[in-house]
Amino acid sequence: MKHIRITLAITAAIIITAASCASCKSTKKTADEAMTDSAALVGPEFNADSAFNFVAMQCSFGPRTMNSKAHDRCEEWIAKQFEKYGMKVERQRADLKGYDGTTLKSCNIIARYNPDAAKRIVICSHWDSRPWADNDLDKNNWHKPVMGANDGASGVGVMLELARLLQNDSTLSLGIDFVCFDAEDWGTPEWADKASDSDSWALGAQYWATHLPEGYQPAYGILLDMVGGQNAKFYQEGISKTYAQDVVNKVWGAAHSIGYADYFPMTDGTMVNDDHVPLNEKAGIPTIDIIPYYPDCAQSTFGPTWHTVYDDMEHIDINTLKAVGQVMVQVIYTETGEQ
Ligand code: AHN
Ligand code: ZN
Repeated sequence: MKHIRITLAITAAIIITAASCASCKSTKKTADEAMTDSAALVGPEFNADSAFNFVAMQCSFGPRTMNSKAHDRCEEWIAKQFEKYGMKVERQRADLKGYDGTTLKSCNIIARYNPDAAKRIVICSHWDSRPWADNDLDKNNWHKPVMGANDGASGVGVMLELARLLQNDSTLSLGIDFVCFDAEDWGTPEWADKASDSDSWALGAQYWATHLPEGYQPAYGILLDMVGGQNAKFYQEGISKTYAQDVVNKVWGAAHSIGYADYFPMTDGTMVNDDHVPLNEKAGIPTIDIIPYYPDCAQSTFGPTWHTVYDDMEHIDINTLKAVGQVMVQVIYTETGEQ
């Protein structure tokens, strides 16, 4: 009996070995492809677990709606985090007017990497949460706040992970300004009796774009908006193409060179009114928006959780954070400091 068992085990081992050999060919092809991808890779590995934790930390304060305690506590946390990674942090405060006349205590958080470098780029995202889940299927949720795990926290989570990776890196001569915009998501709600007003969105970015320091001229900007959703695909957004086609080519080219073509199709999306609009139109900084497009989603082309109570940690996909984060590393480490 014992002998039979041993024979069986050996036979099984042979079958498994043979089976894995039979698949050698296809495995090898995949490995070759992976080689091409990893050969193109530059810079450090983007740690998506760490980015995910940064997203979760922001959500742990609660929805970061304007004028709320959670908002103020999270502001403190984000600023401290960038400081911890050796960056000089500025908080640009302003009282801004919401569509309904509410005074919004706004704070853009600006963290500078290599502050003295001449060639600079801007990487940005909004950090506030929408106060109303006005796109929820259930109208009982329309006045409840959105957690904004994806819509807000995901972009900041990717930026914080980039900042963590860049700390102590003395090889890069490029300067990077990380800007966390406030008051993006107080735009006119669907249920308001007022007509929607495109200027009611991106209030913090509008303020930043019209209060730049003298002579400040970054080469370009990249906005990260909703970069952690499930089934996300980042089509080429229209305003980005109009103002910053070269940057679109650079970012999508980087994505394809390291194996993230599925996430970054070379296909047109729609035009989105987002934080990059004032950067392009008021500040003259060519800026793209990395934002998902869901052509087949009936509820919203921004995806099924957009401006609903389901935009929470349960609906964050770490693989999406990884794809966007590694593409950002690729772009950053492909730049030289020369103007
Ligand atoms: C509008 O819906 C007009 N713009 C979308 C910008 C946005 C809101 N991004 C995140 N939340
Ligand atoms: Zn939003």
